[in-house]
Amino acid sequence: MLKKMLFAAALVAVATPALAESPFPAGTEVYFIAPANGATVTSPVHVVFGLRGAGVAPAGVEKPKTGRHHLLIDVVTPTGEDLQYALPADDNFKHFGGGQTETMIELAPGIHTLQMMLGDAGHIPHDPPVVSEVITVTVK
Ligand SMILES: [Cu+2]
Repeated sequence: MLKKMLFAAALVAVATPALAESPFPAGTEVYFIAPANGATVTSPVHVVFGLRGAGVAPAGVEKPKTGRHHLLIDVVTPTGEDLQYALPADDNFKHFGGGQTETMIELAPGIHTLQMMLGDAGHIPHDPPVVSEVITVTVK
């Protein structure tokens, strides 16, 4: 009986929508070229995206080994089920679907966290997700 239940559970797992399969070689990573972690900055903040092991293509363009940058501002890193869906688009989730590799963002004075995450052509994180470390900046 237990065996049958486990088999059923395995079937459900297979039927669950999968994350976008990672098209990237192992070691692919995103990182901040700027600002530096712990930096004190003025708004608008110049953010430069670094990417190793993959390329950047505009949203909607299916091209092997490419992704689009997303900037996560003051949010907890999405995990688990959240990674199965397109990232939200709001003040905390900025999309760079044009294939941009840098931006200027307005941030209120105070302490903010920034994190980068790649998304596929449909804004869905890859499996495993390609995320940068979370950095902290202080806006004067
Ligand atoms: Cu996006």
